Amino acid sequence: MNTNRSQALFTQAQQYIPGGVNSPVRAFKAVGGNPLFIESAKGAYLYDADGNRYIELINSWGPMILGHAHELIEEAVVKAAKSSLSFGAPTAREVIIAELIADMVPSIEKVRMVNSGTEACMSAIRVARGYTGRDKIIKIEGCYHGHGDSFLIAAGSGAATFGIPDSPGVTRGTAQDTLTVPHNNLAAIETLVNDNPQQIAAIILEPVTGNMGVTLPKRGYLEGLRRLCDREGIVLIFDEVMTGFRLAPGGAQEVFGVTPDMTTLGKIIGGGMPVGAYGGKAEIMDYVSPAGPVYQAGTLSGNPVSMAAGLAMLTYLHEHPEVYERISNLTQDIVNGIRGVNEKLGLNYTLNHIGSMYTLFFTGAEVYDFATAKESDLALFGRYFQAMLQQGVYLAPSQFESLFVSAALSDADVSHIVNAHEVALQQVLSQK
Ligand code: KE4
Repeated sequence: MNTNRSQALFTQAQQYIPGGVNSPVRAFKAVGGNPLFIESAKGAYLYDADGNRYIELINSWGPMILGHAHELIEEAVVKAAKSSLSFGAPTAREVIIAELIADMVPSIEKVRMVNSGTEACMSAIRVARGYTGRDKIIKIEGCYHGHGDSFLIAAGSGAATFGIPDSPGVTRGTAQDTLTVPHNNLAAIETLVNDNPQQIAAIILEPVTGNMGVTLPKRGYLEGLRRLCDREGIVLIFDEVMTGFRLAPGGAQEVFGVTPDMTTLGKIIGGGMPVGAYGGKAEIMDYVSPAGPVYQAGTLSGNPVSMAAGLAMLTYLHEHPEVYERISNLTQDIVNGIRGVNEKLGLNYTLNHIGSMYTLFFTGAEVYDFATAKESDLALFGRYFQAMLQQGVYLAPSQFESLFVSAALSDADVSHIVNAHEVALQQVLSQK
């Protein structure tokens, strides 16, 4: 497969952009080789700078749930752009999308638009701290909430459960207010809360994780968090930047029937444009400036073009709930096919999936938290990723990510993915 143009672009990009990319995971560091530079996309397919076509299973890390260049979204963006790209003033469209989000997402009575999932999560934490008057937050190891300082925290060593900076530039002062616990471990969180009485402002987690790969909440876990937060006056925040509007119109909170106090959103909400949002109970959201004392702002928040894309996307999903059945069925067909190949080859790799999200882990262990996810053979995953690219299938370039299935996939694409999986596995296992 000729990727000369991508190679040349990557060499040039590294002169002017740190690592040659505008977001680290795109650099293929976890899988080896150089990143492909994408020229265009349509439906279920990506086309790189050398004209190679790939069946797409990242979908821009979630947003492109209907597939790329969907005519409804494109038309909305083009139409809005003709009336200027930004006013920095309120518009009717923001009111309409806010009402629609409040209608779709069980926990949301009021919502504030921002420009990324990171901004949404940073803001939600600040509001929770302002609302409770408390400083500490509990973060789950392996969950990712964007690059806000409070979240770039590694698990404390041993008994020390306060966090330590997970990136240069994050101060110890910041880290000491982020406590970390393993995922799916209610007892560990109960202990942490009891050890820090009246000090925890919020618990934030991905209810279904994507950022350690897909893991599902253990039976009773989300319900236990809900009861704990009710008892202790802690703000329960579901980070649904990935799962929001993906697993159901109302996200994971609709699927699992557990309603958080606040929800953060991103990705699908913008239809591919840079949009994030945070919302929740009116009692909490009324703490946000200018209604309340907690400051948060943004020049391009709610800008008319992003709102046009987001409104077109959410309206379509709201009016066509059959999309969710379609993408779940497509995903089930892929999962069944992959499992069938693995069984035929005598492999017991763990595959976690829900709705249109799945991760194939290169370990036989049950994967339910970050420690078990890290038991995967990362070198083998890297070789598998490259082999799938050669077969024309574009996966997430990291073991610790979810794949996302779009409604644009055809049954023929599903067959191609499963066949490619068999060829790629046989290829990489013969290299061992
Ligand atoms: P953004 O700031 O990237 O829009 O959103 C941050 C974020 C927050 N919460 C969750 C659950 C997320 O998955 C994300 C971003 N996800 C990554 C994929 N693991 C985006 C890809 C990237 O970082 O380039």
